[in-house]
Amino acid sequence: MHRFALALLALAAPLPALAHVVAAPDTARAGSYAAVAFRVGHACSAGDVTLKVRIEIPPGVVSARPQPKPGWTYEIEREAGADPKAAPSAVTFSGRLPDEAFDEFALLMKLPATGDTLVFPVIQTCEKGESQWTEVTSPDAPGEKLSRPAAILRLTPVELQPATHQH
Ligand SMILES: [Cu+2]
Repeated sequence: MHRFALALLALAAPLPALAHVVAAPDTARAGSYAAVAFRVGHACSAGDVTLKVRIEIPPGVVSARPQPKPGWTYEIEREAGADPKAAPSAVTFSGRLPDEAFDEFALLMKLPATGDTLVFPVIQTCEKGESQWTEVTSPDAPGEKLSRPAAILRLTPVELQPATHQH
């Protein structure tokens, strides 16, 4: 019942484009090095302040380097005992972002050569609460409106790329 009510609410009042945490761009070439920003459109609740943005790196991404941001620190997590050159399992940015503003937190990633979609769960920690952007649509309900969707990056197959822009 609760989920159904949320779905109806989402249909009745679509959220603005900047809402949620989304990947920008939301499409990248499979197997490429891609700089992808995770855009945070609002705080955990109205008037709150975002303090941390934790981006979980899915399997198959073999490298992920955070772009430093003035006023923010970052922390890279790796599997215990992993090679320091191994891909991070998560990157957390810490700073301050008021609800009225938005910001972007970028990673340079080596993407897997195969696959359709990468899912990046994002944990947003605020002064007064937390938002877990971890929901994914189930195959049973592909059109379902989610209240806290994970950030999605769609992969473009290598063979569908134009031959230009190879530099
Ligand atoms: Cu939103």
